[in-house]
Formats: sequence, structure tokens, C-alpha cells
Amino acid sequence: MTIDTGRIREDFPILHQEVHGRPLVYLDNAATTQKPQRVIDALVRYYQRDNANIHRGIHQLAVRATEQYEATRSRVASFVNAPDPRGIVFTRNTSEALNLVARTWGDEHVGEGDEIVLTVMEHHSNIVPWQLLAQRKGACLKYATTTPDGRLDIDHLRSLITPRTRVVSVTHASNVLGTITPVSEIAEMAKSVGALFVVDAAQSVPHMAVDMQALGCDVLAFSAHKMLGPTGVGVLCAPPELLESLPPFLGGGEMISVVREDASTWADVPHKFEAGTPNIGDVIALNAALDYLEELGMDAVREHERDLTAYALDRLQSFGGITIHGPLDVDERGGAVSFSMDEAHPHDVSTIVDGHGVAIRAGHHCAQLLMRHLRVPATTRASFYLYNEPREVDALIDALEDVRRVFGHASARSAV
Ligand code: 7TS
Repeated sequence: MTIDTGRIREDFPILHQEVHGRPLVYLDNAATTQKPQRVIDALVRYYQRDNANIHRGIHQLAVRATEQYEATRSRVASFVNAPDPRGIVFTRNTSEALNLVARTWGDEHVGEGDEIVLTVMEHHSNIVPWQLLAQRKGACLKYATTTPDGRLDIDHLRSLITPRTRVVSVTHASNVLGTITPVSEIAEMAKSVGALFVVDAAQSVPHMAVDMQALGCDVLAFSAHKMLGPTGVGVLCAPPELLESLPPFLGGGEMISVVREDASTWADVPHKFEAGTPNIGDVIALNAALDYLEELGMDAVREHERDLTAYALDRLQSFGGITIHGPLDVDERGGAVSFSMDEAHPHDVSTIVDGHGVAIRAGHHCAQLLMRHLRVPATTRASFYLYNEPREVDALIDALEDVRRVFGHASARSAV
């Protein structure tokens, strides 16, 4: 089944507006995605009808809110084929989920001289929590590099893994290069030395069918806001036994069993890791986002984005004077397309393109290690989702023509 964007776009009220007098073309989906009316309705319905704190009241509203909140947990587990809903922890975002793992598992299992293996294409969310852990414990960080064509250098990664490796944590899909990493293969490497294998799935779960158990990872983290859901909800997936073995991350209400003057005992997982009142309304609305994605089918979403990315890569390549960072084979990549224009700084490109109503992102994309590795200060990035259309790629290319008119063609300039 392919995606009928004409029909889908009707579901996204935000897309039907003009920006700077032009129809909005939203190509910043790696940062956050837009929300269908169904998700907005779920949020409004919750506050209009069911708002109550969960897990504590026995009145009707509290029961309803609790049931809906827990229904999302089960739904998330089946969406990514996690081993058990008890292994699904709601956090604020991917960043918090990764911090939780580094703080709890890391503090328990990583010691002086141990090694944490990452890649140079990680988002800062999958670097800084491990750096903090390494600093606390005197552990060492190692970074696998990328190949010249923007793929993960899997041989280099393999060479970094030793019996001292305690954690391997990699992105499933790069938010800059689009690169999809061979997660199952890396899982084998991590397992062979008994390391914890963490996958940052912030850019994969929204865009393709992800089966956590088939991937073979111990921990999977992603954000609701990048998959049609609300901001303020992240997901940490792990086997419940793994979570049970860990100390708490944050202390407070709801995460305890018994509290005494000098010490406390903990609630069962996942509640042990959800201190205080959670983001109830937004978690409930995430269920509506999962409905939407499942009705379309994640394979159809992937196919649509692959076709659109192929079209975008083709148009950017034939534009000339543009360097594309990342693989050109659409089977090896997702829909985040980073590029540099010979003649203009990414921030200038982005500003001029915005004048055409086209929303893209410029900067280091929270991936400064990768920028250094690519030897660029920043890139321009267009990133696609299920509602984007080829004519929006055309609008981007038209806007880039304008950039060229303003800055002049670099090769023409150097020829003078
Ligand atoms: N990991 C990856 C691969 C990401 O792309 C992002 C966000 C995160 C982690 C962090 O997610 P958060 O929900 O905790 O913020 N990426 C981007 C981006 O590319 N532009 O804005 C946010």
C-alpha cells in the first residue's frame, strides 16, 4: 500500500498555512514532526473528559486516566515488539531515557578503565550522558568512525570492542547523514563481550518498522514528538528483569513501595522509574499517534520516504555545487538529507529558503563530533515525513535557486 499524501495532509491542520506569503513546506521533521488532528483531539478529549492523576485515585476519572495511560504503555510495547510492557518506561524524551540508562546501569556496571563504545555520528544525547558516566567512573570513551560515503565503518567499530567494553551505544539512523546502521550485526559484537547494547532509535522508530527483539538490543530509546505524538514524552524499552536489577534514577512519589525515615523500598518496574506525576495527557495522545502510524503501516511509511528521498537526492545532485553528506543509496538511509552549498553558509541558505515558506534546519544538529569529522562547521538539512510530497522537494530546489541568485555561483565566481 502506498501513501496518499493528498488525503493524509487533510489530517494535519498546521500544514494548511502560508509562511511569508507562500504555502508552508515543512521539511524539518528530524527536529520534530507535525501532529494529526486525531492526536490533538486525544489531548483535548483527555483534558475535557478524563483529567485526573493516575495510579492513586479510585474515583472514575482516575480509573479512566490510568487505564488510558497504561494502554499506551502496552501499545508502545507491541509497536516495537518489546519483550514486555513492564519494560516500557515513559521519560520526557530520548535524552532523558539515555541519561537514565547511563546513570543507573552505568553507575552499577562501569568502572575504572572500562570502555564505552559510541560512533562519531551520535546525537549529543547519546554522547554526553556517557561522557558524564566516564568522568564519574574513570572509564574511557571510544568512537567508531564513518566511511567516506557516510556509512558507519563497521570494521572500525569491531576493532574498538574488547573484553573491557561494558557499553555499546549507537544510533539506528543518523539525524544528520540519514545513515541506517547495521544494528543486528553490532548486537552480536556487543553480546560477544557481554556489553550492554543500547540503540538510539529517535530517528528510526518514527520512520520504519522496528522490532526490538529482532534487532537484539538491550535498550531502545525514542521520542513521541518525532512520530506524530506530543512533546514531553520519551520511551525507554528494556527487558523488565534488566530494569528490576537497577537502582532508581529519580526519587519521589509513585516510585516507592515503603518509605521509612532512613530508607525506602521501590515500586515494581516500570513505576520505579516514573517518579512523580507523569506527562499523562501526552502519553495518552501518543496512543492516537500510534494508531495513525499503524493504520498507514510502517512499511508504507518507509517506502514513501525512500521514494521521496531518492527524488530529493536526485534533484540536489543535478543542481550542481552541492555536497551531500551521507549515503546516496536510499536502501541504506532514511529521510534526513544534509548538504552544503559551495557558495553559501548553511544559516544563510536556511534564512533565504525560509523566505520561500520552506522550513529546513541549519547548524550542527547536535552532532558536533560528526561536523568535525566531516570538516564542516554546519550543514543544511531537509528531513522528510509521511505527509511530504515531491512538489515540496521542488519548492526547496526553487528556493535554492534563489540562494544561488543572491550569492552567485561559486564555480562561476572562481572562473572570473
Ligand atoms: N537521538 C537522535 C538520533 C536525534 O535525532 C535526537 C533529536 C535525539 C536523540 C534527542 O531527542 P530528544 O527528543 O531528546 O530531543 N534530534 C534533533 C534534530 O535532529 N533536530 O532537533 C532535534
